[in-house]
Amino acid sequence: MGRVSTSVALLGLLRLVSATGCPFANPAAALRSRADTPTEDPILAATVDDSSGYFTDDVGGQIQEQDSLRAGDRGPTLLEDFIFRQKITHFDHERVPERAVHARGAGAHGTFTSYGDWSNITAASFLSKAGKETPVFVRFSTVAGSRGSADTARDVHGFATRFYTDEGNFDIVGNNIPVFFIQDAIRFPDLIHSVKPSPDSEIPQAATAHDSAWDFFSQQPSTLHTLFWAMAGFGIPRSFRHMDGFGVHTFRLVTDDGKSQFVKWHWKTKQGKASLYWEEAQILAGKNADAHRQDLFEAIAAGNGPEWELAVQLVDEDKALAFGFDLLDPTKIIPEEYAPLQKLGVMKLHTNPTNYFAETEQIMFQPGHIVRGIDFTEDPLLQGRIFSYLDTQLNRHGGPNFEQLPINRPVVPIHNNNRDGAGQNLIHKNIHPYTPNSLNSGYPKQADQKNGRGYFNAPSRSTSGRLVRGLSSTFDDHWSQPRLFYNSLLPVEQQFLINAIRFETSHLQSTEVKKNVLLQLNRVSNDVAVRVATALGLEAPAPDDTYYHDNTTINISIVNSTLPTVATLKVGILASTKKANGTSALDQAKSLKQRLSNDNLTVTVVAESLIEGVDKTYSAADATDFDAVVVTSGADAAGLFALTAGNLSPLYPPLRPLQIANTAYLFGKPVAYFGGSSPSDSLTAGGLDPKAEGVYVDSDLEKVATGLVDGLKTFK
Ligand code: HDE
Repeated sequence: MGRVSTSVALLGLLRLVSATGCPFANPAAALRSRADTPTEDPILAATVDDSSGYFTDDVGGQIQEQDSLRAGDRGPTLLEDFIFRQKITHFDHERVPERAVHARGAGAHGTFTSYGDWSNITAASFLSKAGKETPVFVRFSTVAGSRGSADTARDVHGFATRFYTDEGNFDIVGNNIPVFFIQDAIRFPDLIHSVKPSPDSEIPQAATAHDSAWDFFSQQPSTLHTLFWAMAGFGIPRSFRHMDGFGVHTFRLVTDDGKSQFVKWHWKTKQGKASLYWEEAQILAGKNADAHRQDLFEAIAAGNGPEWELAVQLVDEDKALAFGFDLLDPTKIIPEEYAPLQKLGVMKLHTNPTNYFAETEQIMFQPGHIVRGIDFTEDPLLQGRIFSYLDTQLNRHGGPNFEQLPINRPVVPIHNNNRDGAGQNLIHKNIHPYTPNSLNSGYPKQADQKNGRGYFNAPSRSTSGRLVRGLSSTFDDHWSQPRLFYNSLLPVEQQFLINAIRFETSHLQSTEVKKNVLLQLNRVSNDVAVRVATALGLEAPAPDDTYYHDNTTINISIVNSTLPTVATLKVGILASTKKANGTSALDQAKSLKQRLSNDNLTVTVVAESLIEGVDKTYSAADATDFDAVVVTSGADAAGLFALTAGNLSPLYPPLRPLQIANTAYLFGKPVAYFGGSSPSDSLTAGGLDPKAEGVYVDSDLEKVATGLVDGLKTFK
């Protein structure tokens, strides 16, 4: 464990959430039945209950399946052992290809509730009245890592939401960063090939700190804006619950009478935004690769499912070029000064998946899943995505019937003439699956504006032009908005960003790539370029002020903010099973645990062995398990924190209790010292400064508790 600079430690990065509890017994059933036009719940219908009964083979006959059938006690296994073959064959085919990107993820069911009747801006039926509920499934993800990679890799994070609306499925397949690396979908394979591990060594996993990634970034300056967001705290969110989501592209909202305007989708977290500290993210990657999925799962299981508000920025279509950039360019934000956020509804995630594979792995999002009232734009990145997601689902599923999987099935009936194909689950009764027909009385009929609910798209949209392979010149400026972003950060966040770029570029082997990176950084900011160059031992570039400006925008910075809730944040109380100087550390821990539960905090008592009242041993616990740590004076009196060899116990790894207290302190988590007058010399020598901000020393239980809660709320 290395020491980190005080200024960085003071960032005060709050952490992980957890609680124990059972997932809901009957997940999506309740949600789906809330649809306005309920049909049989697809997930419930597909749920298998093995809580009774005997083993059967795949076609229903009862069997014994623990031993294979052999010719003689010590003889070979027989080919006729269909039980063996069935079991092993199924196992051999258990995996489908993982997602080419966003392979690592976690999902949950929830409900979206509209705040009002938004028919003045969209015909989308899930937004048609106040209080209207629509079931959703959300999947969060990282991009570059494979399915088994660590949650806390620095990366853009996926935030994909499926609305099971009463007019069909609508997906917002977004990210936690409002912009993207490239402007034309045709460059996506290049982007991904550059960030994925090297083709020869398959190193590094889930990381961009390598030559090919930065080679691409520096040759393709459209990446700079997203890169700046990812290098700031947004690349390492504290949890999925503590990040916003964005639709990224400009879409269209269309009303019943065909009027359309541009829209940007935003998901605003109600938990508050917070990020990890890179040192901790790295440690977590080893200590708990599941940190984020565990946080989400446990918060939901404990009844504290996260919430986001759905907000929109609306812009008239004739203003596509009014703000100095092109609204069709996905590397640009619309600063909120130009188009304020308007909140349309709220989403709460409340139910964990019953089966990860069936639900989270098999959900197949598509930007092409839109409903009436919502339409695409000509954003060339979006246009390509509309093709790519359908194509990739065909590859993952192995056939065209993936929409029939329970997690993908809409809650409304499907009527069309699509037939057959691998894994066909439906038994279509219509023997005239073509149109036009007379033999099935013309059904299913074509919907139009008068029949059924009509078109899904903007009826007045038109386009024309000569064929051109190339982007519009209105997409040319790659440097003004990363600068706007950088200008809008607090100095401590700018330092954070520079540290990240220094970390990444220090891993580069090629001096040429490093110089190219500096050249691009310098077009955004000479300050950034000079500070990175210093760390790389390269000549600092002279200012290149073509794109420099001093503008800032609102709602970018996340440091110095107060989290709206501390529910399910985790507190570790360091105790001891030894009674020392008449103080029982366990009694102190128990009373504090009781008190902190009032604030809905998840409290873990740590001591040497798992006797009654102890939740975790020092052998298993780590500072990264907790958002805040309390040291009981009894534990201190028992000598657990002493640095001298004479105090080392074989019950836990050397110095582990001290390491937990001090690492928590260094990572800016609130630390309290409860009971005695002041911490021992060992604790202070180890780094804990009793007078520092965020450290609470008191013998009064209530003061310790309120101090901790205040500290937990503060992200700075
Ligand atoms: Fe994706 N992206 N993407 N992407 N993307 C996929 O689809 C692709 C882009 C995003 O949790 C894949 O089902 C192209 C932008 C999320 O299941 C694939 C382009 C944004 C997820 C694919 C982009 C995203 C994906 C891989 C450039 C934010 C995970 C597996 C045109 C607005 C969804 C899959 C989940 C997944 C292609 C760019 C978000 C290969 C070609 C921009 C959240 O189809």
